[in-house]
Amino acid sequence: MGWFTKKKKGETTEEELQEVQTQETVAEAEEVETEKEISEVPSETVDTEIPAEIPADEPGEAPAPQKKGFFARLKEGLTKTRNSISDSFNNLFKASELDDDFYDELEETLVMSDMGYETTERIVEDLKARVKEEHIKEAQACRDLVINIIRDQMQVDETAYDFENKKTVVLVIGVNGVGKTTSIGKLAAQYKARGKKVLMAAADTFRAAAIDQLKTWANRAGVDIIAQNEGADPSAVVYDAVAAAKSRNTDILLIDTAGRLHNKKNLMDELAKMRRIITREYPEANVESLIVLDGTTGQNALEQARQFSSVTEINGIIITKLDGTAKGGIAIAIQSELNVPVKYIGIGEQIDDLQKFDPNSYVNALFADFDMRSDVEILVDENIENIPKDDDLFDMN
Ligand SMILES: Nc1nc2c(ncn2[C@@H]2O[C@H](COP(=O)(O)OP(=O)(O)O)[C@@H](O)[C@H]2O)c(=O)[nH]1
Ligand SMILES: [Mg+2]
Repeated sequence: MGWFTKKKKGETTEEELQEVQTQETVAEAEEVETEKEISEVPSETVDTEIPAEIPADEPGEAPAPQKKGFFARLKEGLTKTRNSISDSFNNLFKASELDDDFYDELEETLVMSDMGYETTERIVEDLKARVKEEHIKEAQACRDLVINIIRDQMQVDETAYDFENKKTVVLVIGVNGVGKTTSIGKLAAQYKARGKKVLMAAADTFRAAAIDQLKTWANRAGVDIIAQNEGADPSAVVYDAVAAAKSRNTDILLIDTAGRLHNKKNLMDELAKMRRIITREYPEANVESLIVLDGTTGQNALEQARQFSSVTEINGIIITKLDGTAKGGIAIAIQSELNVPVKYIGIGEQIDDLQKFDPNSYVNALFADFDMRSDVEILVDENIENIPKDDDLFDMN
């Protein structure tokens, strides 16, 4: 029995859960106000037209002309993941026989990149079936098959981004520190560059710093923000933001929320309440609920997504910090194990370090260096069509 088969699914879950819990530092808010009170609280609209106070070297300045394209940066970001699996991945296909050892080692390699047990099993089962079907005898012939099978695990439904072209309220949720506020800033800049009318709402009201952080991002992106003071009721902020979005004919309202855990009842109730207010006050708008996950936390991120989706509706996932992780396989695990699409990935702290998740680019970035042969489908250069370029980021469509 191999390394992989000895380790049973679910064994790590409790540990992982505890890890999830320790990420929670936010105090629970008391739900006090009535709906009448909500409408009476005046929100401040911050004028963000002139981002003059941002120093030139802050993230968010216009990308330098020589800045690499997104694919190059994605590849660079995934270097740690590639390095962590490249030796075993390369050696694997030098095996003389396609025996149990070969499959065990393949499993181990995939699990090492945090592709997860379920996904790994699925990939290996798929491979075994294809080997049998196509009478493959050599390990070397399996390499491209494996890469293509992995890619097949990640296809995103074409309708995943329809919300971008509707009147939409995007509710951004997740635990503390995963990158919610940062991702909202990046998204706002992209939507705005595409000609959308964008508004932000600072519904993380626990700390003044959280509100200020979002204001800074609103400045960078050049969009307006609805905010109240620290300690204000998040639902009141949402109420005002929705009213503003309606009267200003906003295309996309991005709502930043406080870090919360699925099992903290008050916080989940508060989220439900925000949703209720949106659907009641703005029934014509589409509500898109995006969960942000920190890619460096690997399987823990998968677990968070699972738990959140069991208690609230989630329409999509943003995986951040893929630039600093050896666990890049997590994006594949999340995509293949949950019935929720990964919609965006973050690969840095700059304003343009966020992109739509493209399975082809992702797999290419993960495996491109492994194969030096020019005739392999997976080896692409940056001129290939499906690789997003920086220009596409700010493309009007
Ligand atoms: N390297 C890297 N850092 C990120 C990324 N996204 C966010 N961060 C950083 O993660 C930290 C927490 O982000 P923040 O947006 O405040 O998280 P929040 O608590 O979920 O709102 C900040 O220092 C961000 O700059 C990313 O894609 N890559
Ligand atoms: Mg935040």
